[in-house]
Amino acid sequence: MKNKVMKCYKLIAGRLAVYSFLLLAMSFMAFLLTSALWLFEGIFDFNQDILRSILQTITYILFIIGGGGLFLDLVILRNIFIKQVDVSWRNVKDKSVAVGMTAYNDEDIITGPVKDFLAHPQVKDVIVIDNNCTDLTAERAQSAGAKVVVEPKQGFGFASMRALSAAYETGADILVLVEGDATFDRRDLNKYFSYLTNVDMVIGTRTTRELIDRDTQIDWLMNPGNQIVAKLLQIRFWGTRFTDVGCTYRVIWRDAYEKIRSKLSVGGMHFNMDMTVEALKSNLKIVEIPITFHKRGGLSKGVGTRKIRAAAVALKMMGVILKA
Ligand SMILES: Nc1nc2c(ncn2[C@@H]2O[C@H](COP(=O)(O)OP(=O)(O)O)[C@@H](O)[C@H]2O)c(=O)[nH]1
Ligand SMILES: [Mg+2]
Repeated sequence: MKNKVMKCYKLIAGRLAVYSFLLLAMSFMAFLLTSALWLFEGIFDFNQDILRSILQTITYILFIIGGGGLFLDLVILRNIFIKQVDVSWRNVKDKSVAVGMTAYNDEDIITGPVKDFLAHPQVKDVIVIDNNCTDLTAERAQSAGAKVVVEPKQGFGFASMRALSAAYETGADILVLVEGDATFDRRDLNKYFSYLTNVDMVIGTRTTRELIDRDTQIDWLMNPGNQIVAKLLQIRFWGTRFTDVGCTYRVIWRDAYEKIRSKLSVGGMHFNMDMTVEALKSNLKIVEIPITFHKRGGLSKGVGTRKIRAAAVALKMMGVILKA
């Protein structure tokens, strides 16, 4: 009986919260519309009373159902069913590290990040994933000291999955996923390792203003945009704080990667979200930490600062959250 109740709870946990939150957001929009009607009074000549009372009723109903669902899931059910766990510790010092680095026609810039990450004393290998590059990326990566592995399936997600599996195949204890576009910094690795002592995976957040350079792709829209989608993820998997959804730079223990490896499947730009969701569904402990972020070298082939592309990726990411 107890098991059956637990199974039922697992089925609705987080999903109830996230869908209730959407109802609450709709109630807020209905409220705004109701308020806006006052503004138009006198401009448009029609009887607003009926429209206003319909909108008000919709606002109340959505508010009560949405707010109630959110409260039930996040405050009541969670406290009854979720078992709290103690903090665990694991030694990171002396553990071997392999870095999987994505690259797609990044010949102008790839040498820098390869040399940078190889300079960390624990990093044994940097593996650059050549995603069908038609320029000198592979040759330059190799001369800088990296191993090069070709991923024939085109796409950021395919390149990232190959980066993780190639790092795993070196036998390293700790796997690092990073882009080879010089936006990320080896000097942040020790910050990641500080938290990897307690958790299974550490993800970076590029939304801390004090830590990002001038003119990076995390601009006036990308920064809040990332934070907003991250909050939807946070509501779905309540308990873990998220402020960024597009940060590729992440570090995971070998045994934790084994738990999610077969579940990773997204080949497109929304891979980062999918990986995080799969890790959360597998009950991995995740911490997100503020990291530094630099302006991209070379041309962006992904989102960069392109707003329409960013919106399309954000929608796909929200789809991943709603289907999780
Ligand atoms: N967009 C894109 N990036 C790829 C692909 N294959 C590998 N990558 C690499 O994935 C990373 C993300 O691309 P990037 O242009 O930096 O996107 P941005 O970070 O959104 O500006 C870079 O390291 C690319 O070189 C691909 O097919 N498409
Ligand atoms: Mg990039």
